[in-house]
Amino acid sequence: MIRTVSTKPYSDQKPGTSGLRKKVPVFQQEHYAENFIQSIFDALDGFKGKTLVIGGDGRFYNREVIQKAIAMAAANGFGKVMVGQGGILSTPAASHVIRKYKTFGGIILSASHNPGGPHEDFGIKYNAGNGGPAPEKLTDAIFAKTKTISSFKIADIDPIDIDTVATVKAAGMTVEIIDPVTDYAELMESLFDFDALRKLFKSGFRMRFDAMHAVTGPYAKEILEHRLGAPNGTCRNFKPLPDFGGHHPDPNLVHAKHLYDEMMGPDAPDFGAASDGDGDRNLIIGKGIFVTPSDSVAMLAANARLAPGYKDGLKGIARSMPTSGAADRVAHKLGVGIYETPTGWKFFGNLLDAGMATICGEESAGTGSNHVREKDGLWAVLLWLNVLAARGESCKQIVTEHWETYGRNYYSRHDYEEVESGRANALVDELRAKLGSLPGTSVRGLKIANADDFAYHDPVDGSTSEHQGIRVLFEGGSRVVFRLSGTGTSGATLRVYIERYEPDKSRHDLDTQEALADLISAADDIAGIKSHTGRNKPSVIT
Ligand code: G16
Repeated sequence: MIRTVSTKPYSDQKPGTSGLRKKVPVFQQEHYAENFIQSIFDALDGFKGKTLVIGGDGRFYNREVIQKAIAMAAANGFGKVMVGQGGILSTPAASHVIRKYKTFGGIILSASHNPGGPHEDFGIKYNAGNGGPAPEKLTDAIFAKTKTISSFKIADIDPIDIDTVATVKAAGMTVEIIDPVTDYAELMESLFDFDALRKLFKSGFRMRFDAMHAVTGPYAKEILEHRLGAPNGTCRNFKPLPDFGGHHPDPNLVHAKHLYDEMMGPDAPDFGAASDGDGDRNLIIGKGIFVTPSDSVAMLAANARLAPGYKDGLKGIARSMPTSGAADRVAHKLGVGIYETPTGWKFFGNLLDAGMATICGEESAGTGSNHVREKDGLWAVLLWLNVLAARGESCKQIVTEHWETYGRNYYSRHDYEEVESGRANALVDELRAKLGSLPGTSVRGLKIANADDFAYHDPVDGSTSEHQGIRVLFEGGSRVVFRLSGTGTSGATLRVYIERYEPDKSRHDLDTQEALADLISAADDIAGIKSHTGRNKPSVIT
């Protein structure tokens, strides 16, 4: 039986950088998840009888919302849902399933790298038929629906057994529970030289992959240990847990410090990597060297031809605006287009669909290609492995040679988390107000060449996205960028991105924070970070 249930709108369901993310107790309010899911459906057209993919990163509350989404899809007229077994689908795997089976779209339940558990974070996002995150036009339409919703539709069905791969019927709709790993593993096998990787591991190459008790565990086990023959134990923390073992599944130098320490230690393996809550981010650490995400996208782009899936070269490279300019230098050398988009993977979708870009990347530990429409943590790890195998060099050699060829972009991001929203907004407003007066002035001996509020003009659909981050550009190419995160769930997170280009090889061994010290001080002078936030140091440095 289909029921129409009366409901009242919530005022706080505006999707952020990547879907709606809130604390679990917020999602557990009466009809909160139902309202958002119905608003997604209400903002879409033409899905009657079509297929919807449903999966998530396995965090606390995942299983409950999967059942709601199935029952609501049936009531709203979908013909079929494909659900990852156990409610599991990594974000890139969901993107692939949507594309491979040409489904109408998908609902992904994830708050990505944010912590999980009864008092932590949950999230819902919609991905369209191209496999990519809903574009702004659609997220705006969903938000508009959440403000006026008065009822939702749900089918009265018994809970579906989502733990068994099977196909069943529910309220006239087909429910197919699929193995979440197989399709994705096959896709990886089609892109990379698995024979060369098997030989690499056979030769004694040692790797550590930390799945952080999040969704990539089963994918990494299958691909690295089972298909590629990496020794048992290569994958750590590979069992997905609803609270990620009480940790923060964010693969950065703070939350994966244990991996960093191991990779810098005397008996370090050859290569270390980690992925996040929903499997779209990656952390790359070679023996004795950390590779910044901005460098990683540049280095992968420069070497992509070594992998079978990219042997014909790249059509173009895209990076988010705050990501360092390292990839730009590679694009120029390759003679391909470089595109600078706002933060948010959704902005790459049009470029990938139009065949203008092949590899995309972000400073926030996301790298990916046109194989799906999401960033892809394991893909980045496998491409690195493929490059290491093909070049027969260490990660450190590859990184230092890259800097010798292209110069080094010293880069760091300073985050001030959980700042009171009013204070964070005041900082940004003040900064915006003085943008016009900055060019020509000097701070800490650094001359400001330009300052603006980044606006993106999508070259494919002509849309414009404004206020995407404040850039202060110095003479000589250094810059600082300020923006507020769109993924946090409490207060505001101020992100300050700092970058300096260093062409001189003899200066490629500096400590990053030291190399950026004058810019870091200049950023505080310009924006009054300490006075506005009341903090004297960032909470996270990446
Ligand atoms: C999401 C988006 C990314 C973005 C990142 C950080 O990643 O998909 O495109 O770079 O958030 O965004 P912000 O700086 O607004 O917090 P994820 O891995 O959280 O889905």
